[in-house]
Amino acid sequence: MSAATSACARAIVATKKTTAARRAGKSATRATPRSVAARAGGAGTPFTTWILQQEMEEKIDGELAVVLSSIGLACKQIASLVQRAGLQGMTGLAGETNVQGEDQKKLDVISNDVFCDVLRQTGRTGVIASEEEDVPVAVEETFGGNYVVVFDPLDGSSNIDAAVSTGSIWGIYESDSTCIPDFGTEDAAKIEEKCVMNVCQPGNNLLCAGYCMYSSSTILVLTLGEGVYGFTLDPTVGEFIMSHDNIKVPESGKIYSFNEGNYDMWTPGLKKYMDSLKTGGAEQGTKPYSARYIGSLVGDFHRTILYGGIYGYPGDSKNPNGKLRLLYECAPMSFIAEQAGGMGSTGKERVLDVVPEKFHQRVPFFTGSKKEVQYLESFM
Ligand code: AFP
Repeated sequence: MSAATSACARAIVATKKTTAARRAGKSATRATPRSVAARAGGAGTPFTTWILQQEMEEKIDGELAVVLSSIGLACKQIASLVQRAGLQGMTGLAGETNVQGEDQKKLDVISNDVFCDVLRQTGRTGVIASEEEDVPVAVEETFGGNYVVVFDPLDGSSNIDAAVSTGSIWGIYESDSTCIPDFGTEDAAKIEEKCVMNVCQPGNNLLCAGYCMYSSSTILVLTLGEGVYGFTLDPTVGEFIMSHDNIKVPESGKIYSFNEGNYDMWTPGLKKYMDSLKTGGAEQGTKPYSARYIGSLVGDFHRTILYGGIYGYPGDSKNPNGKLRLLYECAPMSFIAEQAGGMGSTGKERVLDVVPEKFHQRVPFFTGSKKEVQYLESFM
C-alpha cells in the first residue's frame, strides 16, 4: 500500500468517526422546532417536498438534496424503460459480460447509463461506482458536494424478460477531501486508486441507502439514518408520493426466502436450520414456514421488511461468499433493515461492520426480522 493510499485509508476511518459523531450529535442535540413539526411530512407527501423538508431540518445539506432528487429522476426513467421493455426491443442480452462474468442485459446497460448520467449532471458527486462498471469512476465536473454514490442500477435483471420485479439499489457516502482525485496532476492509475479507497468504506459510514422496486407499483424506499420511508410513484402526476411512513419490520415472521436449489452445497449447520423451518423454526412443533423466492433481491427484501421473515443468500461449497455484493447490495439493504428495526448479517457478523477489501466483494447475506436472523445465526 503506498503512502498516499495509507493516508486515504486513515482519512476514511476518520470520516467514519466524524460521520458517526455527526449522526449521534444530530439526534442528541437537535430539538424539533414547532414549525418543523408542523411541516413534517407524512403519508401523501411528495418525494421532492420531503427532500426539501429534510434539508430544512438540517438532516441533509443542499448538495445531498440534489443527489437524492437526481436518484429519484433516474428511478422514474428506469421504471418507464422497464415498463416498455417488451414493446421496444429492450429485452434480451446486450452481448457483453460485466467484470464479474455476468451476461449484461440490454436494460442493465441502459439503466447504468441513466444512473451515471443523472449523477454526473448533478455536479455534486465526486465518485460513482456501479455494479456494471469494472472500477469506480471519478466525476471530473463537480461544482459542490463530493458525494460517493455506489449503485446497482438494475438488480434482478434476469427477471426482465418475464416481466417479473426488478429494482435499483444505492448507497451514498461522504468522500474524504484527501482522497479526491486531482485531474491536473495525477495519472489515471492514481485517480483510480483514490476512487477505490473512497468507495471501500464500511456500511457504518453510509449517509443514505435506498432502493426502487419496479413491480406492479414503482416504490422508492430510503433511509437517511433516521427511519425508513417509502414512496409510491403516482404515474398520473409523475411524482413519488409517501405511501409508507416510518416502515418497521415485524420482529418475527414465518416466511423464508432462499434459493433452496443450492441446499446440497450448504454447510451442515445451514441445512439443519433450513430443515428446522419446516417444523416451526424457533417454536418447534408449530406451523411450517412458507417459502417465497423471486430471485430479485429488491422484491424479496421489500416483502420481507413489510411482512416479516428472513431473506438469505448464503455462501456454499462452490461460492463460499455467496453471490451478493457487499457495497451496492448487502450494505445498503442492511442499513435499511436496521433502520426498520431488523438486521443484516453475514451469519457471523453485522454486515455494516464489514470493511470492504475490494469493490465487487461478495458476502453471505441474511436479513429481515430480528428474531429470524438471530435464530439463523444460532446455527452458523
Ligand atoms: P440478476 O441481476 O442476475 O438477476 O441477479 C439477481 C441477484 O443478484 C439478486 O437480486 C437475487 O436475489 C439473486 O441474484 C438471485 O440469485 P439466484 O438466481 O442464484 O437465486
